[in-house]
Amino acid sequence: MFCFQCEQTAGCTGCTRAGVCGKSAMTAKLQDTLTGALIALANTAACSSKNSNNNLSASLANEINHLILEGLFATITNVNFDDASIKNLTARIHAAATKTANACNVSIVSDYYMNNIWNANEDIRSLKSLILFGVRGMAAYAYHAMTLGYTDASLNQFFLTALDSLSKDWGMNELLPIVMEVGRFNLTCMELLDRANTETFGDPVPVSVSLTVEKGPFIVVTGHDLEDIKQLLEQTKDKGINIYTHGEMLPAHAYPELKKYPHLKGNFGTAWQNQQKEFASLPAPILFTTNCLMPPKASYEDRVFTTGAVVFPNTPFISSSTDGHKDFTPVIEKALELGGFSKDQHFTGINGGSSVMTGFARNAILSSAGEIIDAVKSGAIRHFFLVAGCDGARAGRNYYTEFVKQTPSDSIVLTLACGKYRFNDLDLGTIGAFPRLMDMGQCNDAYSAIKVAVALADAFGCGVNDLPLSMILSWYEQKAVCILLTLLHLGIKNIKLGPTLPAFLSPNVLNYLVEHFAIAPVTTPEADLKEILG
Ligand code: FS2
Ligand code: SF4
Repeated sequence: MFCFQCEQTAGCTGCTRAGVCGKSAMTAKLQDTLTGALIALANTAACSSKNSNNNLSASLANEINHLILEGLFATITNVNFDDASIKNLTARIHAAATKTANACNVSIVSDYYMNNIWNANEDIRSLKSLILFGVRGMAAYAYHAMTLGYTDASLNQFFLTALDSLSKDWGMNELLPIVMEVGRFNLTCMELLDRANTETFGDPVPVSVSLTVEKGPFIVVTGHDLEDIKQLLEQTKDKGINIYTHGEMLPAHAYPELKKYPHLKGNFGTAWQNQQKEFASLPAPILFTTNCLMPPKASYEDRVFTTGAVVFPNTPFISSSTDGHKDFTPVIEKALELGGFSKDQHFTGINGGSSVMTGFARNAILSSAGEIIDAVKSGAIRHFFLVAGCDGARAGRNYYTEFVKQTPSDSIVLTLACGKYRFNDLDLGTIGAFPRLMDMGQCNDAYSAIKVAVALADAFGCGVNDLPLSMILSWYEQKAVCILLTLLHLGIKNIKLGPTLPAFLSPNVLNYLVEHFAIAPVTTPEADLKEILG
């Protein structure tokens, strides 16, 4: 096997015997086969779009789009560990490719051999990896939007174009523009998901979320899928079961159509890499709606349920009917059987805080844009930091906690995604009416951060790079890759990235990013703050 798509890859170079994430060599091989089948499907669909006898029915086109998103999502880190389901998905991709070829009167394309990429010249491998990992991350966002009934034809077409490019014998000049296109289309994709989430569940409003778990039966929901938690809240109404968010589900508390349920009580636990410890003695079921799933330990494996793209062998999976309905009865029954804690448990965050805030998405912040601009003009706010991205297990990640602690009292810290659990229970105080620490939401809510930055730049008549704003990002999996490419597509410079740089950036590709975007690895909080604040 060869896999180097995430930050924890073995030896910072590549997993070759088994994944550090728990993925077996067999699963890795099957995921490569699946990706090769997706590339062949994209290639067949590309032939068909050039063919004047194009007979692709709307339902076949829809099936292709669905399979592309499902197939890419299944290969993201910590999503699907189940060989049987990967084989099944691959067979469905083959069947769709055959139907496409027949409908368009083109020949069937054989599966692409992924080792052609892994064994290619290091710069080609690097660029093709950026494209592949970027579209994998983007597919997760498009999948959530699709679940809520939001799709975009240009986005669907781009997934095919990007996948097709992976099989081409192209050089840097052809591949580099596609890498940047991933960033452009991911902006479209995050905008689509933002629209899907806010039109369905309302604009997030800032809210304080308790970390106490009350006595009695409860369910912990983790991952990014808001429709899943919505259906679960509806099905647990008046059943004496409380719902707690975990990890990337925390921002659910801020959406009006979700926070209206009184049994959506609080948040349990921290970021994904702590799950094996946090779930060990939990008297409640845990529902995984997306990454990041770690192989469950024997101490709690009987309480894990998955849904959507997440699959683990011998673990109950909640499927969706054709109209999107999911029956969470097995999870509900498990919650009642386990019964929860016998008395309230007052948990705290990593720094000892008993509650966390969330909901500072674009609408909440921009509705106070006038006050923020005045505070910048008067000098009350000297600098904005976006300290955002994924968490992970590597020791160097306490950089982000220390960085936030050391930010000066006249600065605002914006955050999003699961890396925030390192500092989101800290009380950094306020500047006027604004808390100094504002959580904008999940990783896809990077869209909110972009909207706020662009609005501030417009208000000050300057570019985003001229704002007193610095981006200190942490990455782990492939959603971080597409977000980073979006920031680069927008021309944002001087991003600091950690805890280590991706193994899939070859020296030449890294040099290109440094020369054009002045991207740099994080160093120490002291040195980075000194450099930023001059
Ligand atoms: Fe965190 Fe894992 Fe959000 Fe990533 S929960 S690293 O998937 O997408 O971020
Ligand atoms: Fe290794 Fe990450 Fe790939 Fe898992 S996803 S096999 S940890 S590089």
